[in-house]
Amino acid sequence: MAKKSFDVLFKLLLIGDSGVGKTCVLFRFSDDAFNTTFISTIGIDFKIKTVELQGKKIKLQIWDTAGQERFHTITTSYYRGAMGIMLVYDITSEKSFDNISKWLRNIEEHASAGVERMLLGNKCDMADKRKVSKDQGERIAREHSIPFLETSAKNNINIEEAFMMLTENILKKVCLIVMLDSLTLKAMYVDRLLTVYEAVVPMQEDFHECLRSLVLAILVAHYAAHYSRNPVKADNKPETVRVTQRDQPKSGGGCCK
Ligand SMILES: Nc1nc2c(ncn2[C@@H]2O[C@H](COP(=O)(O)OP(=O)(O)OP(=O)(O)O)[C@@H](O)[C@H]2O)c(=O)[nH]1
Ligand SMILES: [Mg+2]
Repeated sequence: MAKKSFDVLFKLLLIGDSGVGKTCVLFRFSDDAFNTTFISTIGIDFKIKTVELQGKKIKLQIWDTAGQERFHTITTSYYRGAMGIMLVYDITSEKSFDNISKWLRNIEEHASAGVERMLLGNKCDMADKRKVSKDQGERIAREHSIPFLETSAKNNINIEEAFMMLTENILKKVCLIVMLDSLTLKAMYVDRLLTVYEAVVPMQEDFHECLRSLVLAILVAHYAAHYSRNPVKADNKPETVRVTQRDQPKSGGGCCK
């Protein structure tokens, strides 16, 4: 059987007003290219890129939505499957920035609970046409506890950083969930073993509770040690990130399942 070329698959989604540069941001990340012609996205499109992070090969399936209102129904149907959502506004358009609160409400309404979010102020190369200050972007990001970066798809500023930051935050969450799941499972085994042991060797209830707490404490300590030996970096700097493989770009519809 052919060897799987990745360890995990993360589904990401790009949303924001029409014309803010979502397709260009994705195109810069996937193909390291930029197009000045505005070809508005029809419905939805996607690209695939595999990156390496914390020794894991992560296949990113990135869905690029149309910002136009008329595609709202089709685009919101893709929110549910997304593990990370990139909200994009254009620093030269106040309206696109004001609409971020509308896009945030869309996420609350249609996305899965616990989805990772990231805010991008795109077109930061157009300093002379700037309408939204970096401060304004940082403020709204802080209010909603979302990581924030100003980007330029044109000049390739912070594009890879943004995708890697979002990927890293999803990875942190996934690692934590896996660790807690495994800990819960082991705790259940310990509990069962102790129940059997207690049936065979009768002991004081207090002693039983004490023994159970001790074993659980050892388990927690073991996991804490394991977690600190294999940290998922706490800061958001992607300097250890290495992009190793670029799958050939594909496009087309389909379902984000
Ligand atoms: N100067 C500059 N122009 C950009 C940048 N990113 C995108 N653009 C331009 O902005 C226009 C719109 O870009 P798109 O990526 O197609 O916008 P979109 O958000 O995908 O729009 P919809 O598909 O309609 O939702 C194009 O003419 C791009 O060339 C950028 O970083 N800097
Ligand atoms: Mg587009």
